[in-house]
Amino acid sequence: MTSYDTRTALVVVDVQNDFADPNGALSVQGGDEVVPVANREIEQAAAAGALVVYTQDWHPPQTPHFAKYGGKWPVHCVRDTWGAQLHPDLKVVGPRILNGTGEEDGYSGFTVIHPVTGETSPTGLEELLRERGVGRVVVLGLATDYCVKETALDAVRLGFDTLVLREGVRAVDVEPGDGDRALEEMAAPG
Ligand code: VGL
Ligand code: ZN
Repeated sequence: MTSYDTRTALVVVDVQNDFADPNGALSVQGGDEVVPVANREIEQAAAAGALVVYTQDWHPPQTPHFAKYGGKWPVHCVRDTWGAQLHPDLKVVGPRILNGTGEEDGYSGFTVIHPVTGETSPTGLEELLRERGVGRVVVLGLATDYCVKETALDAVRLGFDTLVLREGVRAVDVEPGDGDRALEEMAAPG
């Protein structure tokens, strides 16, 4: 069982229809299985007075993140559409951080990267955690090999004591084994 306290934040990464629903545009195998795990953790966190934060991939209709505009992915999580909404069964008890709202790319909940200039800018997540005196983060959600990985690695870089809940993540696995490799990469720095 995970322990929570007022210095801990639970970061629920991109549990959105396009990733979590089997009919989503970038559906992750077993993505909907993270919802009950997330809800159990959200209840425990909230009961302990821990902050619960939700990230959402939130793209404009045209972005270099999508294959048809030069990127890697099918169109997904277009702002204000069904695919971008949090899964309807997910309990929402805290603030949201929107990610990739402009031209930017990047998978971390903490920062976005401009695909042309390479410039990074903060999403507001770090500021929110610092304001609340958070020193430890628990991460779960989608997808293991992209947003969960980059969010967790950034959390470690920023000095947060970081725990990724294996039971609460699932991978895109563009190449078989990507999710497992991502878990190993996250284990390396702690
Ligand atoms: C994600 C691929 C593209 C993620 C976001 O949330 O892991 N993956 N955009
Ligand atoms: Zn995306």
